[in-house]
Amino acid sequence: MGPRLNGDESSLWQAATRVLDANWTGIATTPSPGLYPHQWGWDSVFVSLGLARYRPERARQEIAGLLRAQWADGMVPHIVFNAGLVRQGYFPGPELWLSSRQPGAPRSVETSALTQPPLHAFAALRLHAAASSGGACSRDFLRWAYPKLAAQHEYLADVRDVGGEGLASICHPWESGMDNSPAWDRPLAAAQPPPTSYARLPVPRSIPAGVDHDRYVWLVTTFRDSGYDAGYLRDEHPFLVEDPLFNAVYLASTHALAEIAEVVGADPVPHREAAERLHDALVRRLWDDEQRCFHPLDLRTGKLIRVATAASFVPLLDPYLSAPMARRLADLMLSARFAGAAGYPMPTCDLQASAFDRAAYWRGPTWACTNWLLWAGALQQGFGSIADLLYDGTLRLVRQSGFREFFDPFDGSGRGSHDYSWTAALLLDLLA
Ligand code: 2M8
Repeated sequence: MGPRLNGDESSLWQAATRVLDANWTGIATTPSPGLYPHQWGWDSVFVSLGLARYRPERARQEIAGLLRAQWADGMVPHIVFNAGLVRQGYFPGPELWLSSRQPGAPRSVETSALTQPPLHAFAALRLHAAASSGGACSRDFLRWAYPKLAAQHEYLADVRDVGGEGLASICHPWESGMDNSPAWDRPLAAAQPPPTSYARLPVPRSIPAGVDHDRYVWLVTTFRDSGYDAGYLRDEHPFLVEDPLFNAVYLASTHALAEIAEVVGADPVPHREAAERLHDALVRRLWDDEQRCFHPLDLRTGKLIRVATAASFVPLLDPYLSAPMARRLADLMLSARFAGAAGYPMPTCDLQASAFDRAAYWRGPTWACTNWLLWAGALQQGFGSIADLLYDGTLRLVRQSGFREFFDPFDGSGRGSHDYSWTAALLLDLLA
């Protein structure tokens, strides 16, 4: 099974399926062999998009694994631990989160207590669309998943709308997916942990270590010590940000939820109304007219964080984004600040920002997942040539350097882990 491809594309396709099959544990697909031995939230969602193209049943299993780990309040966790692999040494493991002591956490698996960009409903709908003639299995899956996805969205609307204006806030850089994005430097620096109170384990070379990692861990322990309490989050937690990537993905998934509701015979109207509110809030709160792009809003200072990153453009996914705003985003994407000297789209940080670093994880390198989101956003806005740039650039990166975790935006060399699942999966989705 698979699309009609030329010789070169067909070998890429085969290689990508080998990566995904090798990273399948029997329960879920891990982000990469060795480095990340468990199931991760938005990784699995991206993986499901690739699996949908050749193993639709496993694509559904991938999303089902995340939804089975959902907490009673609707939160879908960003890590689902594989009990057989907890000794492989990924830090922080279940011992940091202590989910098994939380009354609202699932009993069957241990999980983290944070979430990640909620692309789940968007992906579930895409799996259904990719299924041959909308197959019965796929409709049954949507019937099973719909209440869980709706509960996930209710959680975001209730517990995470701390600003009270309709957007969901993230309470940790890990929730953004772009862990060490320069956008988090200021809010993270303002969060002052006590001296290190846990035994530091060696963290893999490519991820932020030292003081930033201490702050990441401290933000978790302080949230955990409150019993992961919504009131604590609202009133005391030091890191609380409304992020354009997270909210644009939430918006795209809300539209998808309305369509899923129609497929399963539920009422789509509340989801359509929620999408309208989200669109209004996104534009009202995160659009920066002076800088002509979206920026995160720090709820603890009440100020926009004015560092343009790949996240600034993800609202292109919004089907109701006004044409002038979409055009401004496109102009910035094509300007010297993002296209400039970079040979490959799309650096994760403004090339002219002082924080830009071509080698440093989410502070500059290009990633298949952000490229894919921007590709989907460009298609949504009818920006065919930008979509082609992202499509061709991503294929070129993989041809040149393989299924790496991320890539140097100037010369396309591969960085981080090898055989990365989302790079393989999204390549399959692009080729299909
Ligand atoms: C990275 O995040 C984890 C924490 O969740 C880490 O740094 O250990 C990020 O790239 C994140 O976006 C991704 O989901 C995860 C697994 O690929 O790794």
